Amino acid sequence: MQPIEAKNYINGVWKASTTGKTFESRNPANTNEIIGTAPDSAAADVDEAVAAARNAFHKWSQLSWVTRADYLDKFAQLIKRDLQEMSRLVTRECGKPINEGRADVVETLHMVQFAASLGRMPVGSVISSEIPEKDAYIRRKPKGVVGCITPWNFPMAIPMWEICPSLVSGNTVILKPSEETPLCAHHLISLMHEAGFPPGVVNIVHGMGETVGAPLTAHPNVDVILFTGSYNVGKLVQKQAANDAYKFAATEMGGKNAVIVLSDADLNIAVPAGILSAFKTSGQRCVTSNRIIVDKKIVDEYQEKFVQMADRIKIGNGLSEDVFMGPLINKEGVQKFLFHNQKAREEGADVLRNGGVLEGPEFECGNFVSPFIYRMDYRPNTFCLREEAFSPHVAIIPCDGVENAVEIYNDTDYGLAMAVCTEDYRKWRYVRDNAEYGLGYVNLPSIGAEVHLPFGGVKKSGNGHPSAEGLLEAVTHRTAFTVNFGGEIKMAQGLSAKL
Ligand code: UN1
Repeated sequence: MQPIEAKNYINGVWKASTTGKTFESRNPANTNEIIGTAPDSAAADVDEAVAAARNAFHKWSQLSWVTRADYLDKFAQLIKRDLQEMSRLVTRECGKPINEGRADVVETLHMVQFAASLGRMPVGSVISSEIPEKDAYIRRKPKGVVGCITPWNFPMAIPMWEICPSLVSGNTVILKPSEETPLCAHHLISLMHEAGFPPGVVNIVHGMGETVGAPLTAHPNVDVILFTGSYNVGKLVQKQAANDAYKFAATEMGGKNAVIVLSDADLNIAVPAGILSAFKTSGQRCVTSNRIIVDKKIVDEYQEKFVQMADRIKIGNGLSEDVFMGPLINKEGVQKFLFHNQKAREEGADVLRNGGVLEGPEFECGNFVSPFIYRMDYRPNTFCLREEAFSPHVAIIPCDGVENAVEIYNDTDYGLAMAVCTEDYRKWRYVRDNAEYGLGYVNLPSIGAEVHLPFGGVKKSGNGHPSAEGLLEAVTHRTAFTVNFGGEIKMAQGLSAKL
C-alpha cells in the first residue's frame, strides 16, 4: 500500500508545516510497514491554526444549532461510506484487531450522530423570576476556540468525542492528534473537508507534544483545552492552562480499574468479563482492568477458569479476523509492560502466566507480547496493584466479602472504571455507593462505554469534566439572561427601585 502523506489543515487549506519536516507512522504489527507521514509542526503552525479558528468563530457561532448539526449529518454519511477502509486503517496504524478497529469507527459514527441530534434537542432553560413581569433564561453560549489533544488508542473515536459536541454548540476547533496515529486523524479531517465545514471551523496541526501540544495549550487565544491521555501530561496541561486564568482545561487521564467478583457471581459472566477487561486492546484502554478482585471462597475456581480462557487468546496481526490481541503500540509500551511485570515479581507475585515479548517469525517485526497473569494477596501501597500498566498485565487478588473488595478497589489514586459481578442486588448497590469511579458496570466488563453517556473518572483519572455526552458543560458557558416585560423596573429580593 502506498504511504499516505498527511498535511496540516488550516483555514480550509492543506499545508506542510513551517518547519518543512515530517515524521513517519509505522504499523506496530510490522514496523517495516510505513503507513504514512505527517508534518512535524511547530508553534508557528499552531499560531496560524488558532488565528484561523478565531476568525471563523463569530460566523460559525451565529448559525443555528440545527444548521451546524447538518454539517455533522453530512460527515456521518461519509463515515458510513468509508467504514471498512477506516477500520482497516485503525488496525494498521494502532494495531488493534480489526473487530476493534471497526468498533472504533462505529463509535466515531455514533458520536457524530449523537452530536448532530443535539442540534434539535432543548439546550438551556426558561426559569421563573421572582418578579412576574420578568422572564429569565439560562442560555448556552460557545466558549470560542477549543484545542483538542487526543491519544492513539481510540484514534478516531476520541477526537470525535471532543470535536463534535464542541462544533455543534458553536465553537471552532484545532486538533492535535497523537503522533502515533496521525493518518487516522487525517482521514477524519479529510471527510470533514469533504462534508463542507466552512474554512477555519475545524483545523488539524500534526506533531509532537512539546512542539505542538504545549504551544496550543499555552496559546492566549485558545479558550478551552480538551485533553485525553496520561496523568503526567494531563497535569502539565492543567498547570499551563492555569497560567491564563480564563482558560479551561478538561483532562481525562489514566485508570487502575478493576473487576470485582463476589462469592455468588455467575462465573459464565465473571470470567469473560475479566478477560475482556484485562486483554481487549492488549490492555491499552484507559478503562482496562489490571486487577480482578475475587472473593476468597471462589478464587481458586475463578483463577483456573480465567487462566484457561486466557490461554485460548490468539495473538497476532489484527487484520486476521481470528486475532484477539494485537501488538503493543511501541517499544516504550513494551518496556512499561516488562517493568510492571518485574515489579510484580519483586513484590511477591505468584506468577500464573509469565507473559513477555513473543519471538518467532510471525512476531519479529512487531511489538507483540503475551498476557502476564499473577495472583497476589492484597497489601496496601503495593506498586503493581496501584499503578497503571497499560498492557496485558493482570493481578487476581483474593478478598473477603464485599466491603473488603471495595477497600482494595479504592486503594489507588485513580478512579475511572469499575465492574462488579454478583447476583445480589444489595451487594452491587454497596459497591455502587462506596467505590470511587466515573463508569460503573454490573455483570459486565469494565470496558465498553457508549457515547451518549458521560465518559470520565474521579481522582487522578479526571477533573470531573467527562467527554462524550458530558462534554457540553466544558465547551459552553451557561449565561443568565433576564427580560422585563413590565412598564417599570421591579427588583428581586425586595430591593427598592425608588430614588
Ligand atoms: C479508553 O479506554 O481509552 O469504554 C476509551 C470503552 C470505549 C472507550 C474507551 N468505548 O471501552
